[in-house]
Amino acid sequence: MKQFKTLAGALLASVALTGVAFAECEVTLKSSDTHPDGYPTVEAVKVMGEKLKAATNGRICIEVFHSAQLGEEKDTIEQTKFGVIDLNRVSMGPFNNIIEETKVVSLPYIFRSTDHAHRVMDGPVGEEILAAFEPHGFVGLAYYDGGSRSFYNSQKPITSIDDMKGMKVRVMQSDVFVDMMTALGANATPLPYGEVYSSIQTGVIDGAENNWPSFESSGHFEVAKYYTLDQHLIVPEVLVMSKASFDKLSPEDQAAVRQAAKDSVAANRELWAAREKESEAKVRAAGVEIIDNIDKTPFIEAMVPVYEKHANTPKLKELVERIQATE
Ligand code: GTR
Repeated sequence: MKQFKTLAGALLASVALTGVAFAECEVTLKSSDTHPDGYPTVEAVKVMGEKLKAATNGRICIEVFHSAQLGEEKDTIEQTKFGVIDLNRVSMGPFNNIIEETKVVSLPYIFRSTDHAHRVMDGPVGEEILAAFEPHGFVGLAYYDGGSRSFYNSQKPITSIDDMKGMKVRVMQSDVFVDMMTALGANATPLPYGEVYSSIQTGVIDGAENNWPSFESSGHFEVAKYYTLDQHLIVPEVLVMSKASFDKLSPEDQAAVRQAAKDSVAANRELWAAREKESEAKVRAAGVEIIDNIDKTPFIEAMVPVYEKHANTPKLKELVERIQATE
């Protein structure tokens, strides 16, 4: 790697390189992701970019800004709405307070397994939820894998629901997750992802919850040595486009964008499955205590008020029933 005398030198060089890479593109769509380079979601959007470029004879390209370079998810969602950011790969969680349909797939234990989640999200329910983004200024393009999320903390092994009592646990910025923690007897602390590491380190919070790849890539496993596989959430990741940016494209190019996004899903799933294993191995090798024999029944039973509060309209109730009825 070339050494630069100053940060400014390095930055100028990277701007120049970026300029060369995207010079031939008529349109370069800016895409945001909170995760680092190499993470399955980041790589999947790059795959989408290659497919889109090929489909448009090199006219439309995608530049992925990983590692939260464009900001934390809640802020980037705002910027996407206004067309400052064109594409955004985020969790459904931060959309919960904006688009009520996204709450349904963010309910704890709504999915029985990743396969169940795939069958639902690949089917009519998934399509309906994608369509629900449009009136809010976003075009829902595709779902990616987000694994299952479990609790980790720096204090003690959580071996039963009673151990959750009084724990200060970070959640994504969504009322569904705040109420989920309350129902478990814990104190929810909604925080941006980028603040979790230092908040655990300084004791502002006791822990958080996430899947294996996020727990590993964020380094949270270095400061939270207990990971309990209660798997309370399977929240799909979503790739959205700013409606403002989408509307600037011709119908043919809009169709190419939609198709390229759908065609990147298989790559994401493959990369995800591999990364889950790698991350788990890394976390185990680092000496994190894994509690994998927890009785999930009390956790599931505690979620009744969360469903009552958040699946609170006929439309949302119906979506919940259709998900539960999906084989
Ligand atoms: C990750 C997810 C991110 C972000 C993060 C979080 O699993 O991929 O989009 O939502 O969790 O907890 O904020």
